[in-house]
This record gives sequence, structure tokens and C-alpha cells, in this order.
Amino acid sequence: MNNFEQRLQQLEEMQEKLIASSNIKEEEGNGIYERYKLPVLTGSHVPILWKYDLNPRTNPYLMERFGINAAFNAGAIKWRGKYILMARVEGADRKSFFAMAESPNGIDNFRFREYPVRMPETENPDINVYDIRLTQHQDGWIYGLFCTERKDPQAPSHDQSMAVAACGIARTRDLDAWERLPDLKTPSPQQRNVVLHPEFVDGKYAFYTRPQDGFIDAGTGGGIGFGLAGNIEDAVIESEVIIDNKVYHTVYEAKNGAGPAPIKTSYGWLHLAHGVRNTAAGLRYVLYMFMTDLHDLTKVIYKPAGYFLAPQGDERVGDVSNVVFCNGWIKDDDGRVFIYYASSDTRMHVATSTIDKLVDYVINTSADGFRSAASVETLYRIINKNRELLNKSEGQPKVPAPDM
Ligand code: M1P
Repeated sequence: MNNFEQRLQQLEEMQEKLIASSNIKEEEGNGIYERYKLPVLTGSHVPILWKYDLNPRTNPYLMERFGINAAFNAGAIKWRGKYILMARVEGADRKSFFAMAESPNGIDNFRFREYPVRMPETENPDINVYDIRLTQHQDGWIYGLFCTERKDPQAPSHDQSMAVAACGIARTRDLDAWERLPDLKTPSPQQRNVVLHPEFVDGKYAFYTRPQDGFIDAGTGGGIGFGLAGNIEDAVIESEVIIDNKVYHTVYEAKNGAGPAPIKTSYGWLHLAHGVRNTAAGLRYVLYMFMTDLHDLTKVIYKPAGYFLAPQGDERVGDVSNVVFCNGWIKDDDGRVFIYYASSDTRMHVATSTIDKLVDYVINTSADGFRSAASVETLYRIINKNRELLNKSEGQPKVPAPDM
């Protein structure tokens, strides 16, 4: 075997080992969800066929001809018995594109399909596309709403970073062929993190939006918005209402955005979102949850204080450190929920829970009191209830509770 063949064999073996690795639950959990030891999808999962020219005559050193930087921020769906991630794959050239990876069980063995997705463009070509949210809509289509980014036409020539973010819309019936529709029009100059609600509302398509003034800075925008459009083939939202705003001194102080499409439960719609705050080390992205009313989608009925999931351990470091981001989850028929989150704009992970646990978390976790003293009062309530319980149980020491 020559050097070329040896290196190719080694690459193939390493990748097969990576894809075949079994994922194991982290031992210590919080009772709400379980994390897993291994990321479920990374840049190293990208097929060798994409990265290399495998002809020894044209690539004698078996060099990478197409560098892959990362695989993250994936939409998710269960389709024909498989758990599918539609990942944001980012090349070394900084361009993102979508690619599907499938797993038989949702927690490991994710393997990319043979080709990435050929997403059709509009007459105004996208410069970069990312962060797709998949919605299986009541109308029978599967929609993918994603961010399409183009250079800001107002940018002065010395500024090559000013961009405009908008919501791209595409749909499919088979997760194979995609039909591109015109981008969403809203009153906001920029949009990111737009999500399609799975059901019609008053016969209209309902969207969760994230109006923003600038490309990075939400400015006077920010907050998770809600708006209706009469049709999807040329979707126009005339007015947006903010249903979950930025709030001073919270984990969503700087900006926030909807995550995957909400899940319907008998108590309300479960939402998973990301919140951003500023720190001396830069922006910190965490995930939080809330529930909206079944009949009035703009009414938040439960919202636990603080974050649901924050970057931990190795998750804290990556291309954009101190970030967790989620735009895909899967509710299984048995009530299990697979939460696919990315860490630090680099890799994908899974956390598992159930609808019952998530509903319990959202309904029974105290809401934010917005002051340190209010947090302490919440703790007193919890501790005193526990002490009362302990005092009632036989054989437990009697400990009087301090005055509230
Ligand atoms: O880098 C963190 C995230 O930043 C953006 O999210 P948001 O619009 O809420 O600030 C997106 O670019 C997202 O892809 C990225 O993960």
C-alpha cells in the first residue's frame, strides 16, 4: 500500500470510528433533561468525498480541496423513522450551506447524506444562508425558514462587513427537492431567527420574528415578535407584536430569538428560545423556555426565571465561545423530546427530556422576580416548604422555619 492509499484508509477508518461511537448520558443531571458526553455532529462528520479529490494523479498528497470549518445550528425533524438534522455546515471559506445528517436513534450514529442541499436562490442571490427552522405545517408542506444574508447596499466602500439579514423561505414534501419562495417582508429593516408556527391562525400563516435595527445589534428591535401573513407564496407581515421582550438584568437583556417551532401540549405551546447578554468576555448565549396560551399565541402564560441550558465544559469554547443555540428539536410519539443544540458555533449536541418534564419545568419553576431580594424570597419559599415536609415525616428532626 502506498502513502496515498495508507492515508486514505486512515481517514476512512477514523471517520467510521467517529460515526459509530456510542453516545452515553452524562451521569449528573438536573432532572429536567439529560446531556450526553459526545457531540452528535461535527465538521469531522462531513464525508471524505466532499473534502478530498480522491484521484492520486490529480491529488498525489491527498490534500483537502474543500476545507470544512464546522457543523452547527441544525434544524431537526423525524422523517420516515429517522432523526434528521439539517445542519449549518460552514466551509473554510466562511460560507454556510445546509446538509442533512440522519441517525436511527437520535443520539448517535449521525451520518451525512451523500450530497449537501442545493437550496434554490431568489433573483437576489443569498451571500450566506444559515440557521434553518423546519416546520411541518398543517397545509401539508415542510417549510424551512432560514437567515439569508446579503451585503448592505448602503455600506460605504471602506466597510465590507455591513450586511442585511432577512428570512428566506423554502418548502419541500420529501426533504429532497426544495422550492424557494420569496423572502418574508416585514416592517423591520432586518430579520433573523424567524420561525413558522405549525398551524394556521385565523386562516393565516403565523410567524415568530426577531425584528432588529442592525445586523448584530438588535437596537430598538429585539424581542420575539409575532405576525400573520395571508399567504406563504409571497409572505408579507404588516404588523408585528412583541410577545417576549428583552428585559434589563436578565439572560435575554441584549437580545433574544425564537428557537425551533413550538410544540403543542394540552397546557399550551412550549417554546425554546435563546437569550443573549453582554459580559466583559463578550456576548453569552443561553437557552430559555416559556409557554404561550393555546388560543392566544401572543400571550406568555408561563416563563421560568433564567436559563434552561447554558454552555458547560468543552461547550464553552469554539469559533464563537460561550454560546449555545438551538433551532431544532424533535417530539417523538412516546413523548420523548430530543433537543438539538449547538455549542459555540462549532458543533451539535443532544439533550433528551419528555413533554411531561418540560411542561412541569415551565409551569412549576418560579418566574423571574427581577431583583436579588425576590430571588432570595423564592429560595425561602422552597426551603420552608421542604422543612415543613421534613418536620411532618416520621423520625425527622423538628426544625422550626425562620419567619418569612
Ligand atoms: O454567534 C452566535 C449566534 O449569533 C446569531 O444569533 P442572533 O441573531 O440571535 O444574535 C446568529 O448568527 C447565529 O447563527 C449564531 O449562532
